[in-house]
Amino acid sequence: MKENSKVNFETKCVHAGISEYEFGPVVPPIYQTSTFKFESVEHGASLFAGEKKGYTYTRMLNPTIQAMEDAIAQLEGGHKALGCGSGMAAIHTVFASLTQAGDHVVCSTAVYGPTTTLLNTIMKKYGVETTFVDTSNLDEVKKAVKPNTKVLYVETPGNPTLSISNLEEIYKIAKQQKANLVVDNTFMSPALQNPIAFGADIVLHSLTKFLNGHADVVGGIVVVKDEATYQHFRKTLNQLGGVIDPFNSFLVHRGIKTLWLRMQKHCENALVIAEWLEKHSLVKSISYPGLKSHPQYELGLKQHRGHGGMITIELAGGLEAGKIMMNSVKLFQLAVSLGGVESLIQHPASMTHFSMGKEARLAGGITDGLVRISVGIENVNDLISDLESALEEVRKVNQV
Ligand code: LCS
Repeated sequence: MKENSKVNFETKCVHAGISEYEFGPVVPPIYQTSTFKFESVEHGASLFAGEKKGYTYTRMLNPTIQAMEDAIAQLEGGHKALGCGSGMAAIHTVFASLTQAGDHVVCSTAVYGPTTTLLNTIMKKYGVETTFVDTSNLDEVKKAVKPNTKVLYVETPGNPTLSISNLEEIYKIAKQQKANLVVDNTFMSPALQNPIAFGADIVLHSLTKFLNGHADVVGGIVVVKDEATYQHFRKTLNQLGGVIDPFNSFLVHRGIKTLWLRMQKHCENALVIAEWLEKHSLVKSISYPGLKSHPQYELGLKQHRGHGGMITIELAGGLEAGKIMMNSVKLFQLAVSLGGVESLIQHPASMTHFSMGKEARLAGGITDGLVRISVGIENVNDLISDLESALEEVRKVNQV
């Protein structure tokens, strides 16, 4: 489908990135090839020089990868996108493209653990310093910015606390400093939030999550707003080498066709479950953007088109109670990752956010007792029965 901003989002999900191919297939073929034949030496040279359109080598670009990239660029309202081998490869590509030794980054404290670790180890080793702040607090963001700040990096809602940051206001702070606002939009997917509409310069996703949606691909994507940035990022990605492959791109592109449908069900189920958990006597605290008790509930209503499928809770019995719950569920699967059709449950302090270290975790509000739930698209009554039985086990052991 040619870029057509007039059609609605669910129509774009089905048609974006699909173009004409030999024999007229209605879905892009999987071009499972590492390299492409040239008609002549002159033809090959013109492709490498960028004088003619076409493909040379799959690390540089491949039609199946490009079809998926085009689809996501359209869904995010961006110019073009770059498919990466994982969400972390996407994040590395962004920092390697935008920073150099002597530069400074401001990053949310509540982000996926390895993002913090990447900034604190590899980027630090290359001379890039990071200040971590609670980006839901604009004063903290303003205070953290320095003359050499080049990137404001925001994950909203943040993993795993689900704190929400004000993108429009953070964009203003970034522009005063001529810095780039980079947003990790993994938790919302383009169906529920488009950071570019609030000014973001760069949007990235772990494709592994809602965009693919079926827990069978690891991938990442970076969406940019203009051709110069695209060319610059493409060169970085070609050098770093962290590209996605054609088959995974095909699967992601297939997943995107049902993104809108899936997100509706994730949101619907998660709200019912969050409201049920909030009333449960064993639940000490809960974070879900769709609950009025969420500290940034109103902001969420402005920024999101739905509240998402992620919930974080802490039980009255703390870590020990959480362990019993996670070991007792039967339908929810005890596994990291999120955003697939199946419901998952996990323990951030010992799993997804372990690599950050305890100090950084606590600074981000990631306490030892937190339990994170990714709500799938199953029947919500079945999911609640499973949680109810697991919480009954907690009650038996704790005799509360
Ligand atoms: N950004 C966010 C918000 C994430 O949640 C993750 C992975 C990544 C980036 C990195 O993506 P990947 O390289 O894994 O494709 N989050 C995970 C999580 O919470 N559980 O397991 C992985």
